[in-house]
Amino acid sequence: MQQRAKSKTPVTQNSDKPINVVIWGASESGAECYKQLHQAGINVLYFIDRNPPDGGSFFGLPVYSSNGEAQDRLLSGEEDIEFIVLAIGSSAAGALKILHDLDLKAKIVRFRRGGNICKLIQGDICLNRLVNLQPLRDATILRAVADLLSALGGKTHLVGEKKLCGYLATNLNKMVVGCQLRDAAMGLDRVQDGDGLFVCETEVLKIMDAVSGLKRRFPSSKIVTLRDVVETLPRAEVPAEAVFYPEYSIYPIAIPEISVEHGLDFLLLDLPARFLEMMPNGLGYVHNILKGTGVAFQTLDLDMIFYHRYHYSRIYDAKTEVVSASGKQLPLDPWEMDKASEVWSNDEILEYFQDEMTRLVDEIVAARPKIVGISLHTTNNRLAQELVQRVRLAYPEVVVVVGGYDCVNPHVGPRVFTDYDYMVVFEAEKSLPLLTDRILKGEKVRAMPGVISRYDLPGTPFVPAALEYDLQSMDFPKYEWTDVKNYTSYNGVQLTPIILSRGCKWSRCTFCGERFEFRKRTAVDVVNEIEWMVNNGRKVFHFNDSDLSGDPQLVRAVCEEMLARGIRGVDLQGQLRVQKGYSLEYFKMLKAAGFNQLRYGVDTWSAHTLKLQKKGYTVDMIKEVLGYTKAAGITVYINLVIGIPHETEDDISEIIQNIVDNRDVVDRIENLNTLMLGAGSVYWEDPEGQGIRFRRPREELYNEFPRFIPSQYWYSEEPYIDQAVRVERLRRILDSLKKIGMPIGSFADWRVSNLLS
Ligand code: B12
Ligand code: SF4
Repeated sequence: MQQRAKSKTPVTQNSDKPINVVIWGASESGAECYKQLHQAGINVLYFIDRNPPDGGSFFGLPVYSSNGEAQDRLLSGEEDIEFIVLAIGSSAAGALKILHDLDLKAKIVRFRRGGNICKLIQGDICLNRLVNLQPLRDATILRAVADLLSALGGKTHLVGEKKLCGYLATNLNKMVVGCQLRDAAMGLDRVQDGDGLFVCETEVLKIMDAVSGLKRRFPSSKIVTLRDVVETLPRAEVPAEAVFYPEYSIYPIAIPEISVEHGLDFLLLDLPARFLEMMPNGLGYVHNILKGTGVAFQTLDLDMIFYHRYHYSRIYDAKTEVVSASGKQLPLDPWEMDKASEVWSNDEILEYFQDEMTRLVDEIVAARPKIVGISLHTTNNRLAQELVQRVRLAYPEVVVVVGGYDCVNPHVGPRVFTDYDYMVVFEAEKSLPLLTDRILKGEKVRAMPGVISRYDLPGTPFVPAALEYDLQSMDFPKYEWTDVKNYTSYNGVQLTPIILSRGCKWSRCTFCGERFEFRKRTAVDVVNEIEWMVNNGRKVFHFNDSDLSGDPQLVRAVCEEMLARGIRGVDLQGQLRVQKGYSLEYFKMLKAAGFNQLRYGVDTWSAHTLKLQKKGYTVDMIKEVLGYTKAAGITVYINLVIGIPHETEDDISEIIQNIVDNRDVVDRIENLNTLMLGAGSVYWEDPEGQGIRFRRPREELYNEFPRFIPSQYWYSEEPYIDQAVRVERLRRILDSLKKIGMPIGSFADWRVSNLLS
């Protein structure tokens, strides 16, 4: 058998033009990358780094600072740069954002230590394009397939796409030596464990699924794919049209399979779409609750699996656009928060994920877990409905338990999702263990605190479950169902959720739906979690607390504990309330531990509206607390809510004046919105008492719109404020922000442009 030698990396692409490369990172990875390029005779022009070394050069080449200098150089167009290599050990998100904004012609590739930069700049081969090109039929490629198959020996079955299997079977028969070739495209019945298997698929997901399915079924078989063949081809023999430069991404990674274990008591699921780079913290706690019960359970996060399958295929099948079967074009990232609710309720878009959904339904039906639990969070409502419907059709005995954000409020949950057997309302710690136990004993559970049951008799009042107060005895989530690295966006962004406390100590702001009872963890427990995460590669943390200032001394204790343990180089973020007792020294401590950015729910900034919103602080306190924060070197973001009942035009003038006067202590308006009449707020609970009037009967509106009442159906009196007035006030504020060059956050920007249009 003649095994083809692996190709030697060419130093130029298909022409004699030298390749010009810029390396971002004058550090250890930058040095390794430089040495490889230098050895291959590739031209490195200069380095870019956040902190250029003293003397401004690295390996005798200039290092430009990424704070402006490098941008000017890149934009000057002086050199014909073909590649910018990101050789940065940590997250490349900041560099990518800068490069993306510059909109350069150069291709961006990511180098990791131990990698082969020459291979990266050769580009990748798109199998789809390759098989659609005439040259596949050339003897070279057929010969390469034949060589690989001959190496397998014995019997080798071609498995996969029918046409390709047939074509290869016909053309390869005489070339393959030492093995019997079988076209098994029609089925796997004739395959025996140990036979060779050749996967004739060209799309990345099909290859990945075929290999994992075959491995499971034929564990002793040697499996090769068309991708393995391509790896053996000398680059000069690959047609240029099949070469592409994938955008920078974390792929390939081991994407978990859509696979359900048999013999389960409880299958816990999440479905798209969540904010992927942040782990599903609540799901992590429910996983721990189930662990504590001792039942046989599996947690399967389909949100994460669908996400990586989508982006892996988008990038590595070299798709210029992703289109569903009915021709609907999907956004580049359907998970983006500002699009998610629209995207994930659009049937034409959901059609694109039908293969995944069918696999999931088939797996559940075959495995027959006694209980299927789903975490509901608005954007997955439509897929959850579809899943339950399809599973029930084939497996009617299934018991469906739901919980999560949509079920936080007993009036909202049953109205937004109806196809459940049991709905766990609010936190699950105290109710889920008992509920699971009773279901598994075969009971039809009724009138249980914390649970709404389809067996409840009409008129049964909802009684909340007892709250969990002992938060420190609860294990923190380790997301054991997967590698935590999988909670990284396709382009490498990570954000780790931590909860220091549940509920809000203040719990009085009139517009707020998060007024839950305050409970807290211990500093040691929280830092154990942060430390565990840091040891698992996570660096950026977001405190998901409704209000991180419920116990300021606890936050300080967390910072002290982090510093005492030597946890450095992390980035901490969170949202605080303005209150008494803060000092410059307090914020210096927060800064030292890693708080580089804090968001304040300032929400309004006039004496009158602060009272109306029951914020509990004064105009001057805002100035003082934001001033301390800023002076400690922390970036300050604030939120604003416009158009609350009884707000006046004078209030808006005062809010504007206060923002202008305090421009130096505010870096960005992070959230900016007109008042939304949402479930759980004082305005929702006592609308008439707050001066709110409805344009249709209140009960009818509350039934039809359980989460938020659309703005056209309500207004407030004294003075008259409807949505047109709110938007006009928003416009006034925006004009003033523009004049003083105050930026607004991207989510706020999206909300505002929707409101203005
Ligand atoms: C942090 C947070 C976020 C983060 C989520 C980060 C993350 N990956 O976890 C971000 C900013 C992304 C977010 C987004 C949204 N959020 Co939010 N969020 C919160 C907040 C402040 C804390 C949530 C939290 O972490 N709680 C602690 C954990 C442990 O609890 P949990 O996740 O709820 O999980 C518990 C239970 O829900 C239950 N549970 C969860 N899953 C399951 C599954 C089963 C089977 C069972 C039985 C039980 C169960 O058990 C868990 C443990 O007790 C809450 C307010 C609050 N204080 O609760 C609002 C809140 C939950 N969010 C809310 C909303 C509306 C949203 C959005 C829909 C907003 C929007 N329009 O875009 C999106 C939804 C996006 C999505 N699809 O995920 C509302 C829900 C209101 C409602 N429906 O009645 C809340 C209550 C705030 C509010 N009043 O406005 N949110
Ligand atoms: S707005 Fe913040 S401080 Fe006010 S009640 Fe809600 S969570 Fe608490």
